[in-house]
Amino acid sequence: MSITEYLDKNADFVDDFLDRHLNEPAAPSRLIEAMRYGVLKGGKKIRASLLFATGEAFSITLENLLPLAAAIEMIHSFSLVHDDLPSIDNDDFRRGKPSLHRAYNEGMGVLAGDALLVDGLRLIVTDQNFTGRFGLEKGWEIVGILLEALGSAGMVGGQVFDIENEGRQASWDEVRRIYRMKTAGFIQAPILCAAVAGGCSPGEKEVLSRFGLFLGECFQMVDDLLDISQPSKRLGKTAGKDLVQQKATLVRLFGTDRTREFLDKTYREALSVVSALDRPLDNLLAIAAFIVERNH
Ligand code: GRG
Repeated sequence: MSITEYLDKNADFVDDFLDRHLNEPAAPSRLIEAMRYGVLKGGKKIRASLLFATGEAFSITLENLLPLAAAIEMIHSFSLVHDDLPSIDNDDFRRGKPSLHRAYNEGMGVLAGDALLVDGLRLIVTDQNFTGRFGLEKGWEIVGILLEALGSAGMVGGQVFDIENEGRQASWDEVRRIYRMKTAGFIQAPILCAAVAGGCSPGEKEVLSRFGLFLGECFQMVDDLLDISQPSKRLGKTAGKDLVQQKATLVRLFGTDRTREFLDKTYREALSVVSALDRPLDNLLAIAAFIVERNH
Protein backbone atom coordinates (compact mmCIF):
# COMPACT_ATOMS: atom_id res chain seq x y z
CA MET A 1 0.00 0.00 0.00
CA SER A 2 1.37 3.44 -0.91
CA ILE A 3 1.62 6.11 1.78
CA THR A 4 -1.22 8.12 0.21
CA GLU A 5 -3.42 5.00 0.24
CA TYR A 6 -2.46 4.45 3.90
CA LEU A 7 -3.33 8.07 4.80
CA ASP A 8 -6.62 7.95 2.87
CA LYS A 9 -7.62 4.66 4.49
CA ASN A 10 -6.92 6.05 7.97
CA ALA A 11 -8.80 9.27 7.16
CA ASP A 12 -11.81 7.15 6.11
CA PHE A 13 -11.70 5.20 9.41
CA VAL A 14 -11.67 8.48 11.36
CA ASP A 15 -14.45 9.98 9.24
CA ASP A 16 -16.63 6.87 9.67
CA PHE A 17 -16.09 6.97 13.43
CA LEU A 18 -16.89 10.68 13.63
CA ASP A 19 -19.90 10.26 11.37
CA ARG A 20 -21.30 7.71 13.84
CA HIS A 21 -20.32 9.56 17.03
CA LEU A 22 -20.67 13.24 16.23
CA ASN A 23 -24.37 13.25 17.05
CA GLU A 24 -25.44 14.76 20.35
CA PRO A 25 -29.23 14.60 20.70
CA ALA A 26 -29.27 17.25 23.44
CA ALA A 27 -27.26 19.75 21.38
CA PRO A 28 -28.67 22.29 18.92
CA SER A 29 -28.82 20.57 15.54
CA ARG A 30 -27.24 23.54 13.75
CA LEU A 31 -24.25 23.41 16.08
CA ILE A 32 -23.74 19.71 15.37
CA GLU A 33 -24.14 20.39 11.64
CA ALA A 34 -21.46 23.11 11.84
CA MET A 35 -19.09 20.87 13.84
CA ARG A 36 -19.50 18.11 11.27
CA TYR A 37 -18.84 20.67 8.52
CA GLY A 38 -15.61 21.62 10.31
CA VAL A 39 -14.18 18.15 10.79
CA LEU A 40 -15.76 15.55 8.50
CA LYS A 41 -14.55 14.67 5.02
CA GLY A 42 -11.78 17.20 4.78
CA GLY A 43 -8.10 17.54 5.42
CA LYS A 44 -5.37 14.94 5.34
CA LYS A 45 -6.04 13.73 8.90
CA ILE A 46 -2.29 13.35 9.21
CA ARG A 47 -2.27 13.67 13.00
CA ALA A 48 -4.55 10.62 13.22
CA SER A 49 -2.17 8.71 10.95
CA LEU A 50 0.82 9.77 13.07
CA LEU A 51 -1.02 8.31 16.07
CA PHE A 52 -1.84 5.04 14.27
CA ALA A 53 1.65 4.65 12.79
CA THR A 54 3.32 5.22 16.16
CA GLY A 55 0.78 2.83 17.67
CA GLU A 56 1.91 0.18 15.16
CA ALA A 57 5.45 0.57 16.49
CA PHE A 58 4.10 -0.36 19.94
CA SER A 59 1.72 -3.08 18.69
CA ILE A 60 -1.46 -1.11 19.42
CA THR A 61 -4.29 -1.79 16.99
CA LEU A 62 -5.96 1.01 15.06
CA GLU A 63 -9.32 0.11 16.65
CA ASN A 64 -7.92 0.80 20.12
CA LEU A 65 -6.65 4.22 19.06
CA LEU A 66 -9.62 5.26 16.91
CA PRO A 67 -11.51 7.39 19.49
CA LEU A 68 -8.28 9.19 20.40
CA ALA A 69 -7.48 9.76 16.73
CA ALA A 70 -10.97 11.16 16.13
CA ALA A 71 -10.64 13.41 19.17
CA ILE A 72 -7.27 14.71 17.98
CA GLU A 73 -8.72 15.52 14.56
CA MET A 74 -11.68 17.32 16.20
CA ILE A 75 -9.23 19.40 18.24
CA HIS A 76 -7.04 20.09 15.20
CA SER A 77 -10.12 21.15 13.20
CA PHE A 78 -11.10 23.50 16.02
CA SER A 79 -7.72 25.23 15.71
CA LEU A 80 -8.23 25.69 11.96
CA VAL A 81 -11.79 27.00 12.41
CA HIS A 82 -10.60 29.59 14.92
CA ASP A 83 -7.50 30.40 12.88
CA ASP A 84 -9.76 31.32 9.93
CA LEU A 85 -11.92 33.74 11.94
CA PRO A 86 -11.92 37.41 10.82
CA SER A 87 -10.23 38.47 14.06
CA ILE A 88 -7.36 36.00 13.59
CA ASP A 89 -6.20 35.05 10.06
CA ASN A 90 -9.42 36.06 8.29
CA ASP A 91 -9.55 33.33 5.68
CA ASP A 92 -12.59 32.56 3.54
CA PHE A 93 -11.51 29.10 2.36
CA ARG A 94 -10.42 25.93 4.07
CA ARG A 95 -10.23 22.37 2.80
CA GLY A 96 -11.55 23.41 -0.60
CA LYS A 97 -14.76 24.98 0.67
CA PRO A 98 -15.87 28.15 2.47
CA SER A 99 -14.37 28.37 5.95
CA LEU A 100 -16.84 27.53 8.72
CA HIS A 101 -17.66 31.12 9.70
CA ARG A 102 -18.31 31.87 6.01
CA ALA A 103 -20.64 28.89 5.56
CA TYR A 104 -22.47 29.71 8.83
CA ASN A 105 -21.61 32.98 10.58
CA GLU A 106 -18.86 34.34 12.80
CA GLY A 107 -20.60 33.48 16.06
CA MET A 108 -21.06 29.91 14.92
CA GLY A 109 -17.38 29.85 13.89
CA VAL A 110 -16.42 30.67 17.49
CA LEU A 111 -18.94 28.30 19.08
CA ALA A 112 -18.55 25.30 16.76
CA GLY A 113 -14.78 25.64 17.27
CA ASP A 114 -15.27 25.72 21.05
CA ALA A 115 -17.48 22.62 20.88
CA LEU A 116 -14.98 20.72 18.69
CA LEU A 117 -12.27 21.37 21.28
CA VAL A 118 -14.33 20.52 24.34
CA ASP A 119 -16.17 17.53 22.85
CA GLY A 120 -12.86 16.25 21.44
CA LEU A 121 -11.36 16.23 24.93
CA ARG A 122 -14.58 14.79 26.36
CA LEU A 123 -14.43 11.94 23.85
CA ILE A 124 -11.03 10.90 25.21
CA VAL A 125 -11.99 11.16 28.87
CA THR A 126 -15.35 9.37 28.54
CA ASP A 127 -14.32 6.62 26.12
CA GLN A 128 -14.67 3.41 28.13
CA ASN A 129 -12.61 1.31 25.73
CA PHE A 130 -9.70 3.70 25.94
CA THR A 131 -9.51 4.04 29.71
CA GLY A 132 -10.35 0.35 30.06
CA ARG A 133 -7.60 -0.68 27.65
CA PHE A 134 -4.83 1.69 28.71
CA GLY A 135 -5.79 2.59 32.27
CA LEU A 136 -6.49 5.91 33.93
CA GLU A 137 -2.84 6.78 34.55
CA LYS A 138 -1.90 6.63 30.87
CA GLY A 139 -5.20 8.31 30.00
CA TRP A 140 -4.34 11.30 32.18
CA GLU A 141 -0.80 11.44 30.79
CA ILE A 142 -2.20 11.51 27.26
CA VAL A 143 -4.65 14.30 28.08
CA GLY A 144 -1.77 16.19 29.70
CA ILE A 145 0.34 15.84 26.55
CA LEU A 146 -2.47 17.26 24.42
CA LEU A 147 -3.22 20.13 26.80
CA GLU A 148 0.44 21.09 27.03
CA ALA A 149 0.69 21.19 23.23
CA LEU A 150 -2.43 23.35 23.00
CA GLY A 151 -2.10 25.81 25.88
CA SER A 152 -0.45 29.17 26.48
CA ALA A 153 3.06 27.72 26.12
CA GLY A 154 1.90 25.74 23.07
CA MET A 155 -0.46 26.40 20.19
CA VAL A 156 -2.32 29.38 21.68
CA GLY A 157 0.93 31.07 22.70
CA GLY A 158 2.44 30.30 19.29
CA GLN A 159 -0.53 31.88 17.58
CA VAL A 160 -0.08 35.01 19.70
CA PHE A 161 3.64 35.21 18.77
CA ASP A 162 2.62 34.66 15.14
CA ILE A 163 0.25 37.65 15.26
CA GLU A 164 2.68 39.81 17.22
CA ASN A 165 5.40 39.22 14.64
CA GLU A 166 3.32 40.12 11.57
CA GLY A 167 5.10 42.92 9.70
CA ARG A 168 8.26 42.53 11.81
CA GLN A 169 11.62 41.21 10.67
CA ALA A 170 11.73 38.37 13.16
CA SER A 171 14.95 36.46 13.84
CA TRP A 172 15.37 32.74 13.03
CA ASP A 173 15.06 31.95 16.75
CA GLU A 174 11.78 33.83 16.93
CA VAL A 175 10.45 32.10 13.80
CA ARG A 176 11.53 28.73 15.13
CA ARG A 177 9.72 29.41 18.42
CA ILE A 178 6.54 30.20 16.48
CA TYR A 179 6.90 27.01 14.40
CA ARG A 180 7.44 24.89 17.48
CA MET A 181 4.62 26.32 19.55
CA LYS A 182 2.00 26.90 16.86
CA THR A 183 2.48 23.76 14.78
CA ALA A 184 5.19 21.33 15.84
CA GLY A 185 3.78 20.65 19.31
CA PHE A 186 0.56 19.27 17.84
CA ILE A 187 2.45 17.11 15.33
CA GLN A 188 4.60 15.79 18.17
CA ALA A 189 1.61 15.21 20.48
CA PRO A 190 -0.10 12.29 18.65
CA ILE A 191 3.27 10.54 18.35
CA LEU A 192 3.84 10.88 22.09
CA CYS A 193 0.25 9.90 22.93
CA ALA A 194 0.58 6.61 21.05
CA ALA A 195 3.98 5.93 22.59
CA VAL A 196 2.62 6.52 26.10
CA ALA A 197 -0.44 4.37 25.36
CA GLY A 198 1.96 1.65 24.21
CA GLY A 199 3.99 1.79 27.42
CA CYS A 200 7.17 3.33 25.97
CA SER A 201 10.28 3.61 28.11
CA PRO A 202 11.47 7.09 29.22
CA GLY A 203 14.29 6.79 26.64
CA GLU A 204 11.86 5.98 23.84
CA LYS A 205 9.65 8.88 24.86
CA GLU A 206 12.61 11.25 24.70
CA VAL A 207 13.59 10.02 21.23
CA LEU A 208 10.04 10.33 19.89
CA SER A 209 9.63 13.71 21.52
CA ARG A 210 12.68 15.08 19.67
CA PHE A 211 11.68 13.34 16.44
CA GLY A 212 8.13 14.75 16.67
CA LEU A 213 9.36 18.29 17.22
CA PHE A 214 11.79 18.14 14.26
CA LEU A 215 9.04 16.64 12.10
CA GLY A 216 6.61 19.36 13.20
CA GLU A 217 9.14 22.04 12.24
CA CYS A 218 9.46 20.38 8.84
CA PHE A 219 5.67 20.37 8.55
CA GLN A 220 5.47 24.15 9.04
CA MET A 221 8.44 24.85 6.74
CA VAL A 222 6.71 22.88 3.97
CA ASP A 223 3.44 24.69 4.74
CA ASP A 224 5.23 28.01 4.23
CA LEU A 225 6.90 26.85 1.01
CA LEU A 226 3.56 25.61 -0.34
CA ASP A 227 1.93 28.93 0.50
CA ILE A 228 4.07 30.66 -2.11
CA SER A 229 4.44 27.84 -4.65
CA GLN A 230 1.03 26.17 -5.00
CA PRO A 231 -2.32 27.50 -6.22
CA SER A 232 -5.22 27.97 -3.79
CA LYS A 233 -7.14 25.19 -5.56
CA ARG A 234 -4.51 22.59 -4.70
CA LEU A 235 -4.04 23.86 -1.12
CA GLY A 236 -7.79 24.13 -0.51
CA LYS A 237 -7.12 27.49 1.18
CA THR A 238 -6.06 30.94 0.07
CA ALA A 239 -2.48 30.77 -1.23
CA GLY A 240 0.09 33.55 -0.92
CA LYS A 241 -1.32 34.95 2.31
CA ASP A 242 1.91 34.81 4.31
CA LEU A 243 3.59 37.46 2.21
CA VAL A 244 0.46 39.65 2.04
CA GLN A 245 0.09 39.47 5.83
CA GLN A 246 3.87 39.79 6.25
CA LYS A 247 4.00 36.67 8.42
CA ALA A 248 7.21 35.80 10.23
CA THR A 249 8.20 32.77 8.14
CA LEU A 250 11.50 31.26 7.14
CA VAL A 251 10.63 31.93 3.51
CA ARG A 252 10.22 35.63 4.20
CA LEU A 253 13.39 35.67 6.30
CA PHE A 254 15.73 33.69 4.04
CA GLY A 255 13.94 32.95 0.72
CA THR A 256 12.89 29.58 -0.68
CA ASP A 257 16.32 28.06 -1.41
CA ARG A 258 17.63 28.52 2.12
CA THR A 259 14.29 27.41 3.55
CA ARG A 260 14.63 24.16 1.57
CA GLU A 261 18.15 23.78 3.00
CA PHE A 262 16.80 24.24 6.54
CA LEU A 263 14.05 21.75 5.72
CA ASP A 264 16.55 19.13 4.49
CA LYS A 265 18.72 19.66 7.55
CA THR A 266 15.81 19.41 9.99
CA TYR A 267 14.44 16.31 8.23
CA ARG A 268 17.86 14.64 8.44
CA GLU A 269 18.00 15.50 12.16
CA ALA A 270 14.57 13.92 12.64
CA LEU A 271 15.66 10.72 10.87
CA SER A 272 18.93 10.58 12.75
CA VAL A 273 17.21 10.94 16.14
CA VAL A 274 14.61 8.25 15.46
CA SER A 275 17.13 5.77 14.09
CA ALA A 276 17.99 5.05 17.75
CA LEU A 277 14.61 3.38 18.17
CA ASP A 278 14.43 -0.40 17.76
CA ARG A 279 10.76 -0.56 16.72
CA PRO A 280 8.88 -1.18 13.44
CA LEU A 281 8.65 2.39 12.17
CA ASP A 282 7.88 1.85 8.48
CA ASN A 283 4.64 3.79 8.31
CA LEU A 284 5.83 6.52 10.67
CA LEU A 285 8.89 7.08 8.47
CA ALA A 286 6.74 6.98 5.34
CA ILE A 287 4.49 9.70 6.81
CA ALA A 288 7.57 11.75 7.65
CA ALA A 289 8.72 11.49 4.01
CA PHE A 290 5.22 12.41 2.84
CA ILE A 291 5.23 15.50 5.07
CA VAL A 292 8.46 16.71 3.50
CA GLU A 293 7.50 15.88 -0.10
CA ARG A 294 3.80 16.78 -0.09
CA ASN A 295 2.31 19.33 -2.48
CA HIS A 296 -0.87 20.16 -0.54
C1 GRG B 1 -5.37 25.60 20.97
C2 GRG B 1 -7.08 26.72 22.51
C3 GRG B 1 -6.29 26.73 21.24
C4 GRG B 1 -6.46 27.76 20.32
C5 GRG B 1 -5.90 27.73 18.97
C6 GRG B 1 -6.21 29.53 16.23
C7 GRG B 1 -5.14 28.96 17.07
C8 GRG B 1 -5.32 29.03 18.54
C9 GRG B 1 -4.05 28.37 16.57
C10 GRG B 1 -3.80 28.21 15.11
C11 GRG B 1 -2.93 27.05 14.90
C12 GRG B 1 -2.66 26.79 13.46
C13 GRG B 1 -3.75 26.98 12.47
C14 GRG B 1 -1.44 26.37 13.11
C15 GRG B 1 -1.08 26.04 11.73
C16 GRG B 1 -0.79 24.58 11.65
C17 GRG B 1 -1.03 24.09 10.26
C18 GRG B 1 0.02 24.30 9.26
C19 GRG B 1 -2.20 23.52 10.00
C20 GRG B 1 -2.56 22.87 8.73
O1 GRG B 1 -2.63 21.48 9.01
P1 GRG B 1 -2.91 20.41 7.88
O2 GRG B 1 -2.15 20.72 6.63
O3 GRG B 1 -4.47 20.66 7.60
O4 GRG B 1 -2.72 19.07 8.48
P2 GRG B 1 -5.57 19.62 7.11
O5 GRG B 1 -6.63 20.49 6.46
O6 GRG B 1 -4.94 18.67 6.15
O7 GRG B 1 -6.09 18.97 8.35
